[in-house]
Amino acid sequence: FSPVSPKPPVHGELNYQKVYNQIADILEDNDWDDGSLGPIFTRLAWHASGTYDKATNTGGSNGATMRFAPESEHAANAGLSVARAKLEPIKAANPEITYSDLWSLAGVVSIQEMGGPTIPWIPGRRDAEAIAATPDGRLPDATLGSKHLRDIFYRMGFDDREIVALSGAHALGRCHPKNSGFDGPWTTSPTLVTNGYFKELLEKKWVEKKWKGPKQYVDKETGDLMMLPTDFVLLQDKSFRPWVEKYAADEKLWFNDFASAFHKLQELGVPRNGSEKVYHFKRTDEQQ
Ligand code: CCH
Repeated sequence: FSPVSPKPPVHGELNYQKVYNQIADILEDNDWDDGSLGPIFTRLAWHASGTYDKATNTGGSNGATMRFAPESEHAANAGLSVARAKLEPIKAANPEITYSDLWSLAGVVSIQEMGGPTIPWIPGRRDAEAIAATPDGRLPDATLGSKHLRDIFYRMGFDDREIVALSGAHALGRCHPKNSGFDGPWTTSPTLVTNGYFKELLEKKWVEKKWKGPKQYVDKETGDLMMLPTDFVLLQDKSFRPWVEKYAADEKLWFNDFASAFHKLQELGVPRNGSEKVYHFKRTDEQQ
């Protein structure tokens, strides 16, 4: 018995640049947070893939099992139902695309449209049934330290440099007390992909927030920006910190490393034979 649905998707026939453009069209949303769904789509693509375990080849972006409880109710996934619901009209307009490809593509669209690097993308993910869902606890816990980060990311097959590169996605979006208990954005431009996360981490003075909520840091000067305990350890760990410094000084280097690491993240758990077409999508502002 295979938990993956037997019917192969009809990829290859879909015009993925067209789907890219349709997703790009719905990103701006003035009723949402900082005006863009890009950050939450990026988080959806990451949480759908970040369940991967290379030892057992389970989890990963193939499957889109977050459609089902209990995975949809895992604490780490709190709030992501909004992202899934906002993508339903795109699925309805393109019934041939699998949810797993759609969520992954939405992450790529968001990063590119918010000014980030081009992320090479390959379709062909297949949706699975609820039985293929991974147990709770595969995604990182923001209250813990570097050992935990390594346990989680080494399990997926990432190294220290890639852990730091991926963490730079926290230039985007914010924490919501009703989702995670934490509060606030990491940078002053939460809808732009920049190396601002690394710059803020290095340049600001971070102090523990005085509140009843979970332990987090705020910048001493304004109190407007935040860091999670797992963000803060990137400064303290002697193998992580040099990458924080390099990425803060060189946005191009970070863009390159982030593009590779995010592509790798999106490929976790997806069977490939090496002959697949790799897409490099044009940003909507390059198409005019
Ligand atoms: Fe993250 N992230 N993330 N994160 N994350 C949160 C929000 C975003 C951790 C914890 C949290 C990555 C790595 C980690 C995004 C992308 C990535 C939140 C707040 C927590 C908590 C959720 C809320 O309250 O809504 C931890 C721990 C790690 C450990 O490494 C990686 C990797 C990525 C992508 C590559 C994005 C984007 C957000 C903002 C979402 C939004 O709604 O604004």
